[in-house]
Amino acid sequence: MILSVQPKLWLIAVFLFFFSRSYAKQICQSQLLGDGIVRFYEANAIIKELPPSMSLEREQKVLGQAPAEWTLIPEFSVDKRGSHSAVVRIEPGTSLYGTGEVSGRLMRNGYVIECWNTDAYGYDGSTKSLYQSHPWVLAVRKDGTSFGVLADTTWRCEIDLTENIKFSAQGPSFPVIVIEADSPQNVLKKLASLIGTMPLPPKWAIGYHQCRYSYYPDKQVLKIAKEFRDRKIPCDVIWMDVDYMNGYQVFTFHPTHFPNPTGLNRELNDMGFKTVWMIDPGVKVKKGYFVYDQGVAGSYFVKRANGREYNGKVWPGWCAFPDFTMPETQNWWASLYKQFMARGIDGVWNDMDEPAVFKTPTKTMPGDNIHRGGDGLPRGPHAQYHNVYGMLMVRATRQGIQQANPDKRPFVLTRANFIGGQRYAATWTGDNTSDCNHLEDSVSMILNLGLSGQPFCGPDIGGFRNDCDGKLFARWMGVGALLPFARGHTEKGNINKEPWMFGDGVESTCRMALQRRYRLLPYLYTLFYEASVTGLPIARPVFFANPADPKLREEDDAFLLGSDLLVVPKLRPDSNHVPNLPGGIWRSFSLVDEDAASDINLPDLKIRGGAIIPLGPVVQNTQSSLDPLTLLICLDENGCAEGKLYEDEGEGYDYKKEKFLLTTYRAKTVGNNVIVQIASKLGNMPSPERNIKCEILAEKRAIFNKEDELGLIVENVE
Ligand code: MIG
Repeated sequence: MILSVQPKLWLIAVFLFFFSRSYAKQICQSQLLGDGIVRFYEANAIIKELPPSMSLEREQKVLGQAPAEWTLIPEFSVDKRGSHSAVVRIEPGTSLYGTGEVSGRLMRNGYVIECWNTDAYGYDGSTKSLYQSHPWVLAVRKDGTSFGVLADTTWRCEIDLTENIKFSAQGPSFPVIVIEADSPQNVLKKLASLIGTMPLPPKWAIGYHQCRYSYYPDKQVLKIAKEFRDRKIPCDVIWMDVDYMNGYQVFTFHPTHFPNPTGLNRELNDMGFKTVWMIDPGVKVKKGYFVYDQGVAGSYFVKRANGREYNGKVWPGWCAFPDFTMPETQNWWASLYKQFMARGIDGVWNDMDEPAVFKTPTKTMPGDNIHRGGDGLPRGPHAQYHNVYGMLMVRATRQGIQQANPDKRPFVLTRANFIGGQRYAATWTGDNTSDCNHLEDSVSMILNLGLSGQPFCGPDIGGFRNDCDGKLFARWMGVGALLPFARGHTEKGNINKEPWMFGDGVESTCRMALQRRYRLLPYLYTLFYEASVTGLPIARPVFFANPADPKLREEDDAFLLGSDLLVVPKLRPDSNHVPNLPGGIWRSFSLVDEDAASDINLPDLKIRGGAIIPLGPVVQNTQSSLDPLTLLICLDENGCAEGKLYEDEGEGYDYKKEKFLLTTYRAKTVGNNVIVQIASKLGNMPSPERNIKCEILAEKRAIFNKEDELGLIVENVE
């Protein structure tokens, strides 16, 4: 009996095995795009007829089919309404991340979100669609190995993570790209090989930015700038929100509030500030207004289904909207920046580019509006191009700024974007609310954006909607000053939220928070450089320290900057949740003075054993020189440490011609001495003359030049 059953079971198993494999192969087509990267299509998809990818930086070479041992195969299906779906099954113990700009927790298991760029004023943890779309999920298996899934569609797309990874999208059948690697870090690097990386920003853009809706008139702007300098609170950039315009007409200036923008920019530059000015997509419908006239003459605006110019209401009243799918419109829009930037403007803020439209239930233009495309992009309805409207806008903006100032690195901030859009613009998390939940979400939102290809992001520090008290503001500045994009902002009608508006105590916390950021600039700038090369995020979840440690998977009350600095913010000082932190040596240190270490509103900082972090002096803006350079050295269990410093001119493109320095410092313990040396040096920018200080964190703390049991020998460190 037993003998006769066993072989049969065996046969069934073999049959099922082969059946499932051939079945899986049958239901889709596959293309190998790189090592561990496969693109899948529905079995009957006519690949040539599908729209081109908007997420990939360039069309990929197909190297063959999925390798025979490939296991992650999407299951495609079409429902009765013609909606296409793809499911990738996950094993128990798999943690899910990414999905772009989403509020709520870091770990995305159980969430359903919808990629549909939305002006999400008043959003909270249950809002399904925010301003950007990243149809992308990063999965980390129990053992720490990882994979990622990208639904390469611009159409409205639901991401359902309640059981598996399921994408359901309107529009035609869409390809699904699956990436496999031994770690989440390596999945992200492979993602970057497809969607590109953030270009290195000008150094000033990683300083602190001060904004509000809106500073006016020009005298008020100067007053704010002067306060920063008088109070010795570091700051690099002042922002001009929509009220600088004349009647909200883009590319114009208010005649009495901003009569001389060139003069204002010059005065601010003289005080060591850069400026960023807003441009929205809506162009006021008004004969005689040069932007509208040019747009009509060139036929650059989006059309309604009946072929007539589409108009929707935004700030200036009735507006027309550039059709950024058209190459002619791209060039025209870019050309508008020439005169604009000539007024000494340093950066551009593109807002409302979902595009947001007032007084309509959908908050945007009709889905059957017509985009005419060109240059490889097919003509298509707004429903197809909605999610990339903002990305196409910032592409044109970036091109315009680059052409206006060919020797400078552009800085663009956008509210709407799409996966891959980090190639054109940095981003912020839109209209958050000044409360504890949004303070907490500041961290998880930035982490998931970073896990979706966008490293350059931050929240409105202090919260956009509503007022807040000094305690919340201080905590927000404490953590916000350590996120990649650091900008204070608030809504019209709110109390003032500059760092000095909440009294001396909060002012002093904010000063220390920003002094910390500025001391960390050499480290931060090095991380920005690395992100521009590898695509790895700057702010990283703590599980990056050990992807196989299950305790770290859900932790979003702490985060890493790079791999060497651990930030434990005071998000809810009243709660007794103690964050799960990575194992190994992590030593606390203080960057400013002992006050910062004891300030209950400032995050705790810890450096990894084995790391060297380059630090600068406290400065008031990023234009100051790095002197002295401090090497903060945290020895590992073997008494060794290593770290990198990237330097260049902070502006322009000479770094692409070798005018940079990438120095690797190494420390090792020999007897009672710690020897610090340069392990390698790349680039040929002349070494700056400066003082170097070494600070050692070990069982015993030693500071160079002070008498101590631990000797320090610094050899050829320049
Ligand atoms: O309808 O320009 O998210 O940061 O201050 C509001 C005014 C338009 C929305 C942005 C916000 C900005 C505001 N804008």
